[in-house]
Amino acid sequence: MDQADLIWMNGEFVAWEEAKVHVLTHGLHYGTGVFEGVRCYETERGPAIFRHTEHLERLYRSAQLYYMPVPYPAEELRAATHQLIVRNQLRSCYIRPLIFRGYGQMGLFPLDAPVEVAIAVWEWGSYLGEEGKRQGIRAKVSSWRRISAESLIPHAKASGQYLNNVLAKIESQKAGYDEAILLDDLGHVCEGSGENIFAVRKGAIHTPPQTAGILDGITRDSVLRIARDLGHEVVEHDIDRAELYLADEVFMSGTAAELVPVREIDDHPIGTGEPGPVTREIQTVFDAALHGRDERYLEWLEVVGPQATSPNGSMRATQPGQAPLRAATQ
Ligand code: PPE
Repeated sequence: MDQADLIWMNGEFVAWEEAKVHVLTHGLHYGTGVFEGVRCYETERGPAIFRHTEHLERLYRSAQLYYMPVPYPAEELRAATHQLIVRNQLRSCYIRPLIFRGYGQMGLFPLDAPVEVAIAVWEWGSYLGEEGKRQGIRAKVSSWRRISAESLIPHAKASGQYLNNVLAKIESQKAGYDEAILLDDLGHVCEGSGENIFAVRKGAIHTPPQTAGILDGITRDSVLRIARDLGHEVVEHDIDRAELYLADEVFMSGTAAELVPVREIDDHPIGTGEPGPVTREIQTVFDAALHGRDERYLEWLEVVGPQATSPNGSMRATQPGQAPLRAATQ
């Protein structure tokens, strides 16, 4: 991976190599952590973070769902992120905040283990490759089902939950595909290993609803807004596996992956076997939104700058009117 110089860890900026934990860290053993994936893009007004507030809100919600009180207010994490991008001299980057149960207590009862927080930033190209974004990827429906809402919390972005996605990803790669598509308990289409999924059929855009156990993707939300603004009909409903094969177009969305056409599923070409016009249209507008080239979506961008930070690391809101996010309580 591309290293940066500094990582923010528990209130301090430390050298990349020094951002370490003890081997008996609770989260390492039991997966007791929650995280986010956020991106910062180069825009005319400087580097800007895409939908930072929504990502921070989901991060604190995930923490709360796993009974983790976050020892820093969200505004402090926001400021630290801005400072981190500036101090690492990055124009665009991936941002990975992580909140986890640290060292001090073993055993499944985690509430006596300290809660630690780290934020790393680094340059990370498109997750499924530039070629994938242009030409489309080949996906395989996984033999693994997406975690059930009866056993875990699909709405939370929690570290341990990702073992499910790791298994699906390994399976798809070993079978020679670019990505996995997971079904839910009932056999309905859920999502990719790290992306939400959309199918275009007869002009309408279909995507699985919250009840299918998806992660409530922030890119998904952006895609839905853009699609509606472009005048497309958008329907959130259960999708069967074969409906994907029969779709005119399929695409996936996620922070790391951005917007990626799917050209083949289980060796069935989708539509013409090439990225379709609706996918291309949304991809183009989404790309403009990410880089601040579309007036309609400027509100999604938070320009990185020293105004967000003060020298002692304490915080002010970056934009007027932003509601302060509360730290989760037990
Ligand atoms: N589903 C899953 C399971 C998921 O991990 C992600 C993001 C999404 C949907 C899309 O959510 P959003 O980014 O808010 O649009 N996956 C993150 C982690 C990927 C990774 O491999 O690590 C990401 O894209 O940053």
